[in-house]
Amino acid sequence: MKSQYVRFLLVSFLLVCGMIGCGEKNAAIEEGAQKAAMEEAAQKAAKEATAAQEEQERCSQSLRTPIEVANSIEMKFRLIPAGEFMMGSPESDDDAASVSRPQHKVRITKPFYLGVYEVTQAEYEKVMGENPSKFKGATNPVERVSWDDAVEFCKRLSTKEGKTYRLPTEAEWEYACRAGTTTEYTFGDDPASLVEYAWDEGNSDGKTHAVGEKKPNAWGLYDMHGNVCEWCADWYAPDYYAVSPTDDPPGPQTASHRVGRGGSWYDTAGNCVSSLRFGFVPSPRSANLGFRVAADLSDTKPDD
Ligand SMILES: [Ca+2]
Ligand SMILES: [Ca+2]
Repeated sequence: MKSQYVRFLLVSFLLVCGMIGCGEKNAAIEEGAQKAAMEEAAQKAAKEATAAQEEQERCSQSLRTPIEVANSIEMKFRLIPAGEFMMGSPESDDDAASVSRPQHKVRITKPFYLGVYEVTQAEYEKVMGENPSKFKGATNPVERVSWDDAVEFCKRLSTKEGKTYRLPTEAEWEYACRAGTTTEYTFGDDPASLVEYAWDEGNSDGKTHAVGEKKPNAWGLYDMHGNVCEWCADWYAPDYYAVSPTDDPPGPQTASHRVGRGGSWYDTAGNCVSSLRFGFVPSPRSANLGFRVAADLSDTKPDD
């Protein structure tokens, strides 16, 4: 009787051990599979980025316009070739925000120039004569700017330079951010790699950082993920993607909010993905909101 009981205990013990061992094994297999998927996504992004870079060079050669131009206050801009992309998050990305769906084809029909960096405080001060930022630093991005402030900056810069500067549309912004990539970030899907490309909640120490300290994307744009979230030209409607036209979507005709993109120093890695859309009322000035500037090509040719 006693030996039977001991045997029962022993068998139960072995069974439990087996189950724990099995659980560990399953977890290890899952971790391995996830790692492999992340590596695959990183390789895919690298390949897509290389192709996009080649396209940028081709565009520069065929239009005889430089890949990089600068204006009189030394703001730098990169050439963004015309092209098509899938805007938003695919169905396969099951934890993506509903505002980033449905994923849909968008065509950017004209090449344009986009700021290499977020507009800095020094640049903003030169044009607007003031610096409203909370986190002071000449080469830090300007923040605490309303959407109207950003538009006013573009207007005054246009007058100063004799060319048209403007905010990018939301579609132009995501197209430029992705730079050919179809992954969640411009380097793949792994949030652990974001530290190389962005200032977000995890590494920002609760503030903005000088622009251009992290790695750029394939088209040479810095801080598209994180640092400050960036105002776009469009009104914001959470369901706009269902009705968006394919060619150069301009956003809804009117709404209560404006679009912000890319997440900021204040956001989690998940909020800094290429596809995520934010809507902000246009008037408040927030320390996590700044902008970058676009310029149309015909206005920025060197022989103009
Ligand atoms: Ca995801
Ligand atoms: Ca940014």
